[in-house]
Amino acid sequence: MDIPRQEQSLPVGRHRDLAAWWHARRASHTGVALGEVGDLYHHHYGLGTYDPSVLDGPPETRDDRIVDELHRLETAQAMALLDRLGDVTPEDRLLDAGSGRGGTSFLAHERFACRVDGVSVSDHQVDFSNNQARERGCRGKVCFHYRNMLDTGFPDGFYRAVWTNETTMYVDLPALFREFARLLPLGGRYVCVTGCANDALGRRSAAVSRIDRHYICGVHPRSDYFQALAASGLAPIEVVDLTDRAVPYWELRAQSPVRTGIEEAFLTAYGEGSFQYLLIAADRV
Ligand code: GPP
Ligand code: MG
Repeated sequence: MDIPRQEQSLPVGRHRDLAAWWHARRASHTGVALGEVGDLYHHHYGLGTYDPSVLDGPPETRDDRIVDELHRLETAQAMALLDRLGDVTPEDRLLDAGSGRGGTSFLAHERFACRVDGVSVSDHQVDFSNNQARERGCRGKVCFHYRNMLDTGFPDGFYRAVWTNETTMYVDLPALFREFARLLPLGGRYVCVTGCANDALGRRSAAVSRIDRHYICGVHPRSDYFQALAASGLAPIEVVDLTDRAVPYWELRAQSPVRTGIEEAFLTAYGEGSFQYLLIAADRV
């Protein structure tokens, strides 16, 4: 289908130094082992415990080993999201809403061998990830579009599943879930991984406000997710609090050469319970 480019209409975070760092490092360290996952670019956080030996050993390789370990945890996070997409066949079609530089989309295509579309309001990210698709030999199967996830322009019921990997804090949830409900057929699956404010504790904490300022985003309260899902006919089938599994990534990142200064806010917010890292899988009903 012919896919027109859309004008940028979402607020997006500033271009991040870390992304540039990853790019430069990956481009200039071609001899560095990238692990079994290949050359993937993530704009989300990691999950699981890290190998503490990366903090020891030869100082000249320590930074590279820490960075590779962070990257491994980020890939594990994307895998946990894909685990919840349900039964996806090669004939199905998936949507990555806020696709960044394509990391999760490529992992999805590798796992399910199906067509994957990604949408982003960063034309730089769209160009970057389409080039990646070309290099990876899957340009016809994994396609990135300069489109707004609130108004994708794709047909009704077009996707077997849709996901957002840490992108919902940039948009209005009721509008987003209305669009996803339109894109999914009955029984279609939506999977969300997100950081949210724990409104069971009342007011937003200073640490969560700091995260908002750092990323130029608006972290939503937990209850907003469930209200907006219900309002759009998206019924949760699984809700997982991943907070405990998110903490080690931040502990390692705080000691890494790619720390950005926001690590302490995440560790404080998770530690005091004011911020939670959630996975929500919901079906279109
Ligand atoms: C990546 O941040 C994550 C986001 C941009 C989403 C914001 C998520 C929240 C829960 C607030 P990063 O610091 O790892 O930077 P980069 O995008 O460069 O990897
Ligand atoms: Mg990152």
